[in-house]
Amino acid sequence: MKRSFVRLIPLLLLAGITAPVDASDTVPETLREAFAGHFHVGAALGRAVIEGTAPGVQGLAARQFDTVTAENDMKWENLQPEEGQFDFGISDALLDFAEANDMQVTGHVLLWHQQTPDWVFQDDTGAPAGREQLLQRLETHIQAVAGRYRGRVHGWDVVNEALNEDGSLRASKWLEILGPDYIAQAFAMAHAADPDARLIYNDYNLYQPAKRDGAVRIVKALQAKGVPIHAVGMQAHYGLGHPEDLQDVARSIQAFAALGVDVEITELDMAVLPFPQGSDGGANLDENFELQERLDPYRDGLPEDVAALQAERYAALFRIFLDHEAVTRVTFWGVTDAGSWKNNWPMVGRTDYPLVFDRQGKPKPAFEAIMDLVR
Ligand code: 9MR
Repeated sequence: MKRSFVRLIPLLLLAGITAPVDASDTVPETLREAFAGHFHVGAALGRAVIEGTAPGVQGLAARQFDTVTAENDMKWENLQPEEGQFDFGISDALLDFAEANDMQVTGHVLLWHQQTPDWVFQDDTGAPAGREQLLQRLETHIQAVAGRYRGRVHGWDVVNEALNEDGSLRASKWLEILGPDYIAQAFAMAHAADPDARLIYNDYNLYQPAKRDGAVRIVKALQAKGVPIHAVGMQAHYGLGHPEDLQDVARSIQAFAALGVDVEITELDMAVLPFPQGSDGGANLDENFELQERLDPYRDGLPEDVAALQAERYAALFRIFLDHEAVTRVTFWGVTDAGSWKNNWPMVGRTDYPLVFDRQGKPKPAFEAIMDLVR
């Protein structure tokens, strides 16, 4: 309604009819308004943003986004660092912030091979935990966390990054102790803890055909068992050179949509810095390269031509998202370039520019380019 009125304004002006209000006030200038009716637009919030200690960033997030994810504070090691000792302080604060600003919350994450304390996988003697003990701990954790936020968290990343690049299941403690069925177990437990929550399988590099096929197999296996899964989360940690062919992103969206599940773009960013040789470019946290100045070329600012290239690629990606009804959410992995994890991965201490708001929180050419698609 609002948007069609906005489109009418230039016509009214041309016709010599004075618009009732200043047009500049009604043109949607926030992502959440501009993309309403297409998909939700969100951001991951780091602890400084949740606690309001990053000046201005909380306000910027509240204006621009209608869905948020905790970048770290709902991971197992933060919520249950010791067995039976839960700490919900920061995640409660995130929920309060989201509700005060009419935003949805995606819970990240119930089961992952990273950021999970060692005790989870050990028995009292320090030997590997048995299957029953681990299943019990998983259930306790999911009940406590998804149960606490029942009706408040819109959807959960139930299982994160279970796949290798070739589409096979990653060798993790979960797989080792529980076997491949751990994925279905986790989804069933999440569904029991919050029957109305949307349940997501989340991973990076899902545009790559082999990994896409692996995710398709996961979805089909859950569906065959009658275990609910509502969406595949494509993390989308991209760069200027990858995906080489953005149509691979479209092909993955179509492959997942064909299974009857939605696609949520869960962790979008676009690094402008070169990736070191040997990096898979995705989000493998085991990668940690020595800082090389040669690979940190924009310490003094982002050159205009690079910002323009990034804007073009962001626009091409958003065009793909807009073209696919299955895409219900697009979440950036951070709010401003200053707070992005990309400044410290796969090399600590670089200056990257992967998001659409710059270090001062000002919109970059990439912001303008994606807004132009819906203006
Ligand atoms: O951005 C997150 C960074 O601050 C953390 O140090 C790291 C380890 O917990 O996790 C990062 O977020 C990851 C997300 O949880 C899962 N997909 C890949 C993200 C980037 O590494």
